Amino acid sequence: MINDQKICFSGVQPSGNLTIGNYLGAIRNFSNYSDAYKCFYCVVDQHAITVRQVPAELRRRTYETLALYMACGLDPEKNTLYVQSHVPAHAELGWILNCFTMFGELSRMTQFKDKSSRHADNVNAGLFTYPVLMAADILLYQTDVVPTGVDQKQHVELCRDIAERFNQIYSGTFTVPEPMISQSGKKIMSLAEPTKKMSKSDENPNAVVYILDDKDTIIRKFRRAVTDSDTCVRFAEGKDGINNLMTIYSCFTGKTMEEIEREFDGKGYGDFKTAVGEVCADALAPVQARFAQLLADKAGLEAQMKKGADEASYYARKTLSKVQKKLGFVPVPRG
Ligand code: ATP
Ligand code: LTN
Repeated sequence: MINDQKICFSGVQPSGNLTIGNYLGAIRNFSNYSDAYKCFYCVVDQHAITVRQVPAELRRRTYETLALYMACGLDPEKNTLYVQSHVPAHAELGWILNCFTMFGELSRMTQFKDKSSRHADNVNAGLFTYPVLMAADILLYQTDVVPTGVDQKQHVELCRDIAERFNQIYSGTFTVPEPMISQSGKKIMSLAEPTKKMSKSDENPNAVVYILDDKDTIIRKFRRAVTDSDTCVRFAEGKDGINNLMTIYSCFTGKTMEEIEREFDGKGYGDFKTAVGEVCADALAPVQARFAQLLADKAGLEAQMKKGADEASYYARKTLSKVQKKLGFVPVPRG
């Protein structure tokens, strides 16, 4: 608890341009917690280097991700917004927790299996221990809730296991966090292969709608989305492409699947796809406008970055000192 408030933590990697999957599954929901919780939202640049990054792009995307947090409604006065590498306690606790995480546990992580097969030439140790750094992110702030898309649930569960293990050996040290998976946008699928998650690192730009795509591009991508040979807009098993488009439409309009089926009764897929593109583009337009303003003010963004890093460091150091003491590390002798 901080000032009688429970704690919320989440992170997004600056590893590519953010997608409507990141938006609907995670960032859009972050502001729901801002009033009732003390929230920490981190740009996890150290996680991003588990896959090779071009330095100039990583730098640019770090600013952009912070600006997108704000453009999506996160007020930096109410939320602590910061960059992971600005708070060294993440890496320090990450190392410690490596010693409390089993090889077998990490071998079972589906994201590791997936990313190591996609980057077979660079299956580095960081990719393998990625969930341990994520556990450190979460546990450093004594986090109660972690809002994410469903793909991160397994990592939050591992984080809970690590926290419980540590607490059992050293007595109550960490709050054990709960994953908070939003029901509606928890897994937005690729437009090209609707059985696969929409992912910002997808090589096919037509599979993915980016938050910053312009209206024509958004409509064009939806119009090209893979569907099926049926003609009727209905949510049903085996209709992965249509189910995904209906989910996206529902997320942006708040309509239920039945309402959507009624609305498009007698209309073809073409009309439906255009309508999905329209609601998506209209919902993203104010985010894009705000983003452009924020990004133009680099000094303003840097001031927020600094303020966020100072706030986060204060709480992170408290937990890290407690952990170090419990482990038996000798504190730096005073003067
Ligand atoms: P990468 O392709 O680099 O692995 P990613 O698109 O999966 O990236 P992350 O930075 O790993 O994005 O995820 C940020 C947040 O967005 C996480 O909470 C994650 O669960 C959520 N998220 C990512 N993709 C989707 C998706 N397709 N549907 C719903 N939520 C998603
Ligand atoms: N692993 C997450 C990003 C992430 C995260 C976190 C999410 C890093 N640290 C802590 C929630 C809490 C991802 O790949 N989406």
